[in-house]
Amino acid sequence: MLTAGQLAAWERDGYIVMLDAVDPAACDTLREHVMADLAAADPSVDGGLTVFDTTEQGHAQDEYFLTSGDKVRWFLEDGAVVDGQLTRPLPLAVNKLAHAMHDLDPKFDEFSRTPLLAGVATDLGIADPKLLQSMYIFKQPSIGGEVSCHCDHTFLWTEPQSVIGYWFAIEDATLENGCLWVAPGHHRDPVRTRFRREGNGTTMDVLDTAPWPTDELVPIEATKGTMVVLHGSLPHWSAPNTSDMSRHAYTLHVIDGAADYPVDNWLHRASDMPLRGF
Ligand SMILES: O=C(O)CCC(=O)C(=O)O
Repeated sequence: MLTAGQLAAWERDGYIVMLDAVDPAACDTLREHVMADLAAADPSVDGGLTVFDTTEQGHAQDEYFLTSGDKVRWFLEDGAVVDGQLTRPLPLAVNKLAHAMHDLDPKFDEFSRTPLLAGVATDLGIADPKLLQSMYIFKQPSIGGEVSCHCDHTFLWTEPQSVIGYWFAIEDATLENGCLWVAPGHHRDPVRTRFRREGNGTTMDVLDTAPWPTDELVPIEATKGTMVVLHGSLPHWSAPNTSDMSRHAYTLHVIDGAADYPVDNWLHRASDMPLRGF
């Protein structure tokens, strides 16, 4: 599936950009499906007014977040709730949908389980791919929040490290609306942090005090249908969206079932919903 040049880029840079990986019509279908579901949803049920903010880990203690690994839940933009009330309609207030649409929603299942994604995982050396986490990220106009610099291994820990991220531009992602940025080559850095469960909450272990290489981040402006494959140790970031355009993206995180998945990872699955492959 991957060319020699793409495999070399993976080794050297820790990411691969694949233009036109997905039919733009499939992106439109997913977007319309998500927006229709949100338009019909009631934001006041089941903790649905929970804000997601990656610069504060305040949400992390939240039961709503910690029990979302095998559900489809929405998390709101920081600026969308004032005094416990939405300041805008739900479809324009949501930061992300997460974390198991790929197993619970047939439209996401179809988007996530394709020969292309399976082939990429195989080419990148994943012996037994398991689809662990899905997120649909909205980057809403004007209030879409920053995603702070991190690597996915921090949050989805396996021993040895095995997670890869598939990031899809569901809409054009530009400098104006908060495209993804990556730090090429820094997937080889020592692991800086690990986020894990502790008691009823979570903690962030600092394993290496080296600062995130924010000076070396480069933007990936991406047209609709572009797929970016990210090494689990690659630092990446996205800016707040201060423009008047949304920047919808879908991300899927896959681990190797041959690696150990420690029980203190934040993301847990019910025993009747085991991880599945492609
Ligand atoms: O889409 C973004 O802004 C960030 C996505 C991300 O950090 C991820 O998929 O791990």
